[in-house]
Amino acid sequence: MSLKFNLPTPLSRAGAMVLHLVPRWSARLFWASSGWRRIYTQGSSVRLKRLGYPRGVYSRLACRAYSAAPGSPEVMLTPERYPVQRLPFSTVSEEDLAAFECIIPGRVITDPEQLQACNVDWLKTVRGCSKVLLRPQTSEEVSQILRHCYKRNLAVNPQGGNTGMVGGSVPVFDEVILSTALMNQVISFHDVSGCPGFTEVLQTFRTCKGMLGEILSAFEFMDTECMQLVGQHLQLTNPVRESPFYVLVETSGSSAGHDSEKLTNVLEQVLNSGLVTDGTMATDQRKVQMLWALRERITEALSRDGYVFKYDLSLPVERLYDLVIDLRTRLGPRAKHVVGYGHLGDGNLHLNVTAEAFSQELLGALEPYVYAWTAEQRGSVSAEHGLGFKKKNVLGYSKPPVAMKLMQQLKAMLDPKGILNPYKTLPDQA
Ligand code: 2HG
Ligand code: ZN
Repeated sequence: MSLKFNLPTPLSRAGAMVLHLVPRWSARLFWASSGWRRIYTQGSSVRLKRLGYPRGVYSRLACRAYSAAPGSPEVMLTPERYPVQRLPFSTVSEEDLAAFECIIPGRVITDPEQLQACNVDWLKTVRGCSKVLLRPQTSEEVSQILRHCYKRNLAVNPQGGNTGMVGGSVPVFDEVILSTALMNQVISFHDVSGCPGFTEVLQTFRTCKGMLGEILSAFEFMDTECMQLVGQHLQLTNPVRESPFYVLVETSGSSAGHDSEKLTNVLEQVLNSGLVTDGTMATDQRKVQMLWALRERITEALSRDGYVFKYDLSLPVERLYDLVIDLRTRLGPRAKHVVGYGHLGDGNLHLNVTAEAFSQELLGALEPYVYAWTAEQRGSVSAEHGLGFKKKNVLGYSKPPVAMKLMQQLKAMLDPKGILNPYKTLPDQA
């Protein structure tokens, strides 16, 4: 994958927040790679988003070279932590393995060490016990594999980068893992921007939207605890003074000079109005990447902080951060950190709570409270990471029964035996 920044990169920052302005990727096509995923956001737009860990580090975290640190406790098997029963699918036989080998010679993996990596999510919160990993290269091979699995009533767990946050990408039991890692084709993307935020952040967003118009492509925020965590766990340096919030503004435009002028005007405006009181400018790619890392590596920093309870919510932006404040009081010292960050343009809050270890008591304090709070604001319990395994039973907080019924009917139509990623996405009883 090659990325190119084609603009000068002003970065500014505020006393109550940091505003940094960087250019967005100029390329319109990327080779899809493990660190990127395609997301659907409001409207029909599609964009690629790089996940919260750096290129190269990703595969180590996720799958291929995953191994538990010596002496670290093994991840609990999913059915031991969650109440889920295996459905009556077949189990993989020697004949099945031989059939797969005919379809994708040399790409049927049964080596326990390699399988261990793909049976566990990268957050190390769920673990399946699949005995086979298939690595097709073409859609025709995928078709043949699925034809066989359908005939044999074998459950299948598709797996891309294994970067999911909700346990959707790893098997719950012994599903066949169908990896798309070798299917790296070119896909295109468009930019998406969205709605405003809260207090000064919100006002800054409005200003940016008004002044940058169509070249504004992302507006990200993170709170001060996030900044502290990337410093503490990843040794990333905060380039500006401490402040309660930090904002990252991404732009994309066809003319570097034009964009640069607009960005300078925005900076002047937000600095003069007092919305932004401190800032920095990035002028080379190395620094741009350094600034991006502060935002993109929060997930990684959190996972080094302890067990992470993750919520990926859509909320009216005016109330977006209230939940974080509310939870800090509610959880008190039971939580190590309660942080909020996300894509303000999409009204997407990543609420993450860290603790020394998983605890049912803390989970009980978080759920269903977080979902009920979200429902009260008419928000969504899953904004960009899907429902996966962990959130399937909370769909009812965002969708009426009739919508869930319809989803179930569509699924049954496309997957009559229910072999495709069972135990995920739809509630146990819709
Ligand atoms: C991000 O925006 C990702 O950094 C990860 O969507 C969110 O870890 C999370 O909760
Ligand atoms: Zn996100």
